[in-house]
Parts: sequence; C-alpha cells; structure tokens
Amino acid sequence: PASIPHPPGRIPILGDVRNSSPRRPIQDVMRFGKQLGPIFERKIFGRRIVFVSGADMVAELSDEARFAKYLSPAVARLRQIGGDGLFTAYNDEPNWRKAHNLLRPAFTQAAMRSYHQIMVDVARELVADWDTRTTVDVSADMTKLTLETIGRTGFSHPFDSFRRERLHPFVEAMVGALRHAQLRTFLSPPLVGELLWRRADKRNLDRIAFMNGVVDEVIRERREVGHTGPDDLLELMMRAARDDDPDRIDDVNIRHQVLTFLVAGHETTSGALSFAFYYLSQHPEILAKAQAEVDEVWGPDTGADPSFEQIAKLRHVRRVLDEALRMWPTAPIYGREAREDTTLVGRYPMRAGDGVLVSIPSLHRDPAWGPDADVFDPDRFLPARVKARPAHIYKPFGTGERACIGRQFALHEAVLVLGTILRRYDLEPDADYQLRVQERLTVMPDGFRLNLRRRRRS
Ligand code: MNH
Repeated sequence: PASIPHPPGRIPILGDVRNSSPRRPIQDVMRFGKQLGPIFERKIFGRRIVFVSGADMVAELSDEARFAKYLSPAVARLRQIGGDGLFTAYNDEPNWRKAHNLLRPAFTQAAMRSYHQIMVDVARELVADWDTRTTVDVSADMTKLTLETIGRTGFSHPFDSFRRERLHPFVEAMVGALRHAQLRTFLSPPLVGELLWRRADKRNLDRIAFMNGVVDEVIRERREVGHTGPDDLLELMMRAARDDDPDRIDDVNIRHQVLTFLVAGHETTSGALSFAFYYLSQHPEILAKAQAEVDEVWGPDTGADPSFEQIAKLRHVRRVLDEALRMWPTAPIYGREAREDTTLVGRYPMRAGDGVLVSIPSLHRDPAWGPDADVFDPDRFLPARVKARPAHIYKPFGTGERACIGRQFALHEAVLVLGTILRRYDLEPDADYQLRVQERLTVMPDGFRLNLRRRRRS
C-alpha cells in the first residue's frame, strides 16, 4: 500500500488545521489537492478524511458494483434538516427507494414539458424586474428565480420572490443552516465542542423550525385547497399515501422530501447560473457568440416565449453552462464508500464501509483535461472533444444510482434563463470585480453585480 500525503504542519490534537479556514473548506481542499496530488488526507480533531480527485481513481469509484454513496460528515449533519429524504438517506434506508420510485416520473422529459411554461413565467418575472434596473445582484436574483421555480413546479407554491425587496426568509434560514453545518463540521473539537456550540446550535434549531414551518404550510395548503393540473412532486407523494401504494411514504418522510427539494432544487442551480453569468461577463467573445446563437435559434426579442423544443437547441449556451459547472461545480463534494474490502487503483486499501470524498473542482482540473484546465473554454464540450476525453472526469451531478435526480430540470431551467437574458441584455461586470467564492457547503459567487443594457434590436 502507498502512503497518503497530508498537508504540512500537523498539530497535535487539532490536526491539519494550518492554512485552512472553516469558512472556505472547498477552496482549501482545492489548494491542498494542487500541492499534494490526486489523493491526500486531512485529520481534523482526530477524524481522518481522505480526499480524492485523480481521474483514474474517480473512474474506479464510479463502479457501482464496488462502491456506493457515502455520506460525508457534512451531509450527515444535514440529516437534521433532510432526515431520510432522498439526498441525505443512507443507502440501506427503505424510504430512499420508495421515494425514488415515486418521484422519478416527475423528472422525465414529459414532466419537464409540463414545467416549461412555469419556468418561462418565472423568467418573465425576472426580466420585468431587471427592466427597471441598470445594476443587479446576480446571485440574489438567481436565488429568487430558482426558489420560485421549484416552489411552483414542485409544489404549486409561489414564494412571491420578485415582489419582495429581500430574499424570502426561507432562503435566509437555509443559508444560515448550511453555513452552520459547514462550520460545525470543520470546527468541532470533541466534547468541548458541544459546549462551545450550544448557543449557535440552538439558534440553528430555530432556523430548521422555521423551514419546517414553511413546509408545513405548503402541505396544509394542499390538504385544504387540493390540486388541479398536472402532477407535481407533492401530488405524487400525497396520492401514494391515499392509494396505499406499496411505495407510499409517511407524513414525516413527505416533510423531509419537501424540504430536501426546496433546498436541493434551488441553491445549486442558482449558483450555476451565477457562475455562468460571471464567466460570460469576463469573456466578451464567448458572450457575443452565445447571443448570436440565441438570436439565430430563438429569433430576436419580440416578447414571444421560447418553446420547449427551442431550449435544447441552444447548444453553445448549454456548453457555457457545462463549462461553468466544470470550473465551479456548485455541489462540490460527493462521497463514495467501499461495498467490500478493496484496494483503490491497486495502491490504497479500503475496508468495507470506508469512505472517501471526491473533490469535484479538483477532478475538473485534473491533467486529463489538458494544460489549460484553469481557462474557461466552453468548446471543451463540443461533441468531438467530449468523445475524445476519458469518461468519468466530469461529475457536477455526482455518479451512479444516487446521482442528481434533478439534472434535466436544472439544465432546462438554466439554459432557458440564460437564453432569455442574453437575448435581451448586454452584460458588463463592475470593472474591478475579482471573483470571490462564498461557501456554505455549496459554492456561490460573492458580491457579483452585473450592469445591464437593453440590447438594440438590429
Ligand atoms: Mn442535485 C443529488 C448536484 C440541481 C435534487 N445533486 C445531487 C448530487 C449532486 C448534485 C452532486 C449527488 C450528491 C451525492 O452523491 O451525495 N444538483 C446538483 C447540481 C445542480 C442540481 C450541480 C444544479 C446545477 N438537484 C438539482 C435540482 C434538484 C435536485 C434542480 C431538484 C429539482 N439532487 C437532488 C436530489 C438529490 C441530488 C433529490 C439526491 C438524489 C438521491 O440520492 O437519490
């Protein structure tokens, strides 16, 4: 067995805490990966975590016969919020398969068609707001948009995001809870930690209670008002309960699923859109090409809505999004555990149940991407180049059976919004903005503003 490197300057008891910040754990891992190579370990307060980013290792970890999803310590903490909901369920919890079976029909092509008009309506609300402004806070507005979209498509519940000056309080509670889970994971000395964190933990329970209150309201509304129109996520779950479906889930688990989708269904897509806008604003030639594509495929902005079919035709815009998710995969870590005793790439022994964490941003800069992996270049996703590169080096949506169920949903929504905005505005960043990445288990541009100008119709 080969030895696994760790960052220099290990401190007794504390471990590998030098040159690192619990506020930016992902960016620490990216930096350590650059220094230490495709596999390294960190010991934090006696707990050992192995990070992997080598293309060959991740390819092996993608073998579902040998490996399965592993709940990282941070995701395990999120069970306080998501319980045995889809994202945070352990592999052997029966509610995972039941909910997966129940909700899969809500993520088919046919289902996407039924969400399309809602997504268009929400994009229109964004545009109506942006028409009144010359400068916008991109991440905040993308968060309004994606929360609104998942609320209305999944639960027929509007959050009235564009009628509020500030973000919906659900978002503030969620961001606080994600940040808490992150800090609590990287700053928790055993025993004394529980004391030091008592007050903050209590405040966090208030946040979770608030989010649960929002969920209860969504469910209560459905019970009282009922539902018309095509099935949404909530209807699929409630009907299974009424019909004694073998895959039915109980009220507690329904709550966990609703909360899971309200969080997972908006936070990551909003980051992906924000990074895409950031990179477009930095690359005028890529922006111009994307605008030209929208003009050609959708036609100029006459106020008409794009059709469902017109979304997937924006191939270049889609590559911009793919490339933004390569640079900054917005759910940047996933875990894999060995099903049986095994050895990773013939060198690193793992016992059954041992887990490693895949650092996706590091994988996405593996040498297999070529010497210019730090450069934003959507043409990497041209079909011929995708075919020529190794499989399993691009994993923004995770891998295997527990990969993202919302992938098509996110891609349809994001391309639709990018197309809508590119068709209507020219984008310019503040001249002196330097990308800062904010972490709350997810990643998001921090303080990124765009200056907008209506495009002139030529
Ligand atoms: Mn999503 C799982 C990334 C959008 C709902 N998602 C995952 C995983 C990644 C991920 C990575 C796997 C995590 C793991 O292995 O531990 N998700 C994304 C990204 C976007 C995204 C980068 C947007 C861009 N996700 C969405 C949307 C929804 C959604 C939109 C819902 C509408 N995701 C989920 C759910 C899971 C998941 C639910 C858990 C699936 C499972 O384990 O069965």
